[in-house]
Amino acid sequence: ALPSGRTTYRHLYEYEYELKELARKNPNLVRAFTAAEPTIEGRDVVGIEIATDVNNLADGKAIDFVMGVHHAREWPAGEHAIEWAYELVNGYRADPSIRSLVGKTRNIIVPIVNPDGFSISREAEPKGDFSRFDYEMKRKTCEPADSPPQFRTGVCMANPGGAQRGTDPNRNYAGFWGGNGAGLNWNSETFRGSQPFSEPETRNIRDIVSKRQVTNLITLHTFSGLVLRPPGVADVRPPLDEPTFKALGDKLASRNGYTSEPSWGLYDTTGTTEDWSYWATGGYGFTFEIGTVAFHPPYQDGVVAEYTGVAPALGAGKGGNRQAFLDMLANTADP
Ligand code: 0X9
Ligand code: ZN
Repeated sequence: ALPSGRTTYRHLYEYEYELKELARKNPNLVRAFTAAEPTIEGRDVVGIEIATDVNNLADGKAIDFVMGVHHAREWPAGEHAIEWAYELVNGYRADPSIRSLVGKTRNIIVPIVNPDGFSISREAEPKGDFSRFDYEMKRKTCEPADSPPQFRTGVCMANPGGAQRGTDPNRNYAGFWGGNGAGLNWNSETFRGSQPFSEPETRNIRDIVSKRQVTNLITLHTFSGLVLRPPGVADVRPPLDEPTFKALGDKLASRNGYTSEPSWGLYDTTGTTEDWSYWATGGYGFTFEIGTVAFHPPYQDGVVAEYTGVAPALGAGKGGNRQAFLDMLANTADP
């Protein structure tokens, strides 16, 4: 079972409500926050921070940052992030080893980086000529970006074939922005945006990573069973500390049963989260591609099994993402 006991995919309002409730019920341990900028459709991006004496922001502790749902249709990414929050809050009371790890770190969690896109996908209904599926499989943000004026009005429209209005938030960071593996046109599924950090969604993450001591981050996506590390593109130099980076990625992958590799092994991408954060700050950053079958499979498969590690597909002895996140946190904690 999951730390929260959840058995179905959350709606956007449930994420917000639950994060704020966790903070309200645990005032010294959990702080809810709203990211610097609202989205183009006016939504708040809500996160929480979990630490002993959480409001003492300048206590100098290293930060572990877990985020989900850059991509709208990748619902399990948000679920794994919020379940990790419950894991830490529950564990702080009930599990001495988790209490110890929380005591040595600060934990920032933003389950839904792209709430405009997520709410379109999660609440998908047929509209006009477009089927429910066109909306449910939305990937990008709702930014009008360089789209023609007729696409800037009304709801965040999807259209057939998946060529949707919006910017790909995982091509809009400054890391190698403008290189291979990112679309140049507004209707590309990997549209990079008009310039690095042209979108509020990526500026919000830049703000957190730049202002705080983020030592390790995991950005959650679906699907392919991967633990990816920089670089995202083949024609750049790998991190100077690639051996250490690889060792950590391999360790996380030994827990969730995924494949550990540099991101460019999947395909070239530029402007991704950790290709910016690593070269901007030196903090470690990984992309987890959760699951093996679909962007949002049935909850039991995409969330419960992948989080707890009991899925037959993961194989005996695998701890699932719960254990991978705990290993990441142990890596963040002072000895
Ligand atoms: O293309 C992406 O943004 C990611 N795959 S997804 O199916 N979730 O869209 C992969 C990104 C891999 N590259 C880096 N993380 N650098
Ligand atoms: Zn993704």
